[in-house]
Amino acid sequence: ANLSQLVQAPNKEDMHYCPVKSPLLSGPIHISFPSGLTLSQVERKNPMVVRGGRYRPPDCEARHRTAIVIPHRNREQHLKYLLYYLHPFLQRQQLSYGIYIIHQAGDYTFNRAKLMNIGFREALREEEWDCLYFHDVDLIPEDDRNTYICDKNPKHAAIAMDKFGYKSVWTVHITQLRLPYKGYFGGVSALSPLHYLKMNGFPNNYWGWGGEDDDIGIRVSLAGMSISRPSLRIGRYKMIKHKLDEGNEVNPKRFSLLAKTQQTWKLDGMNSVEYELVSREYLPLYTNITVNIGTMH
Ligand code: UDH
Ligand code: NGS
Repeated sequence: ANLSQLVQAPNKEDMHYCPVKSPLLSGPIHISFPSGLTLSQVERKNPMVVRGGRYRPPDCEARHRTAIVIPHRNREQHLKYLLYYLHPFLQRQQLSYGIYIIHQAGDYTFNRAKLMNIGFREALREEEWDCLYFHDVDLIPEDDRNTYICDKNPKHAAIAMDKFGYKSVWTVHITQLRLPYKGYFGGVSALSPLHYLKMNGFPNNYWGWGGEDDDIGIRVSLAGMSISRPSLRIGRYKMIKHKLDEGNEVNPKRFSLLAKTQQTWKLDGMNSVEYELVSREYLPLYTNITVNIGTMH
């Protein structure tokens, strides 16, 4: 190359970044649940995923670094199917990513939102993630144009679920719950570390099923942010069918807790989360963080 070509060449660093829109996307994905699937098969299908469930695109520098945080207990089957679909999905999006399972030890009542707070802290302890996806284990994204990156505002990604007929569930819930906020925030949501800290994370005091996601939605508005969403066409998810788990009974306190979010959100959340780390294992497809989260008091 002569001198003038060198001068006009784009900055070397820029050249190395992955394209803004990944050329690997394929759009809608057909989801089925092959019987007999094993984790080792999932591993073999994802040879570029390294210890702890981390990945970087091999031939360009990722523009985004996303941690997936999955609250978990006793859902190994669901986890296997989620990993089977999620790893290739994220690789097609050319992200640098890591998958964290936050496993609640013991059999005391489940606490989804507190596990997310722990996931936030434990994931950021390891790497400077610029986006965190808080992800139920039983929701499989059905379109890879639903990019797992953060927006200017907290994002509710699971906008169209098969169990709600792929309708816009948030309007349904506003009318059902008659709550003074606009936004179903359950299933899969994405926040940057700044968003998360601005709203003091998630509540720690919802034990059992229901309401914690609504609390999170309220916190978003109380912290002066709004909720962004992908389009109904691409924010589609298939839920792996299941019954309410033992140890995750419907929380009878959820409505009274929700009525107090405005008074409690600054006191209860990321600034007050307490737990005991039991183990951290770097498995081939994910980092498994097991925690004791105590009980209701
Ligand atoms: N989770 C576990 N183990 C449990 C409970 C919950 O891993 O024992 C996690 C898992 O990531 C799950 C998420 O918490 O996806 C949310 O819990 P859920 O799937 O039970 O909640 P969802 O609302 O389904 O998706 C509830 C089904 C029936 C509810 C009927 C109540 N009226
Ligand atoms: C609301 C719950 C939410 C729940 C949503 C969808 O009523 O936690 O239903 O539930 N809020 C309260 O109970 C206050 S679902 O149809 O997915 O089982 O996420």
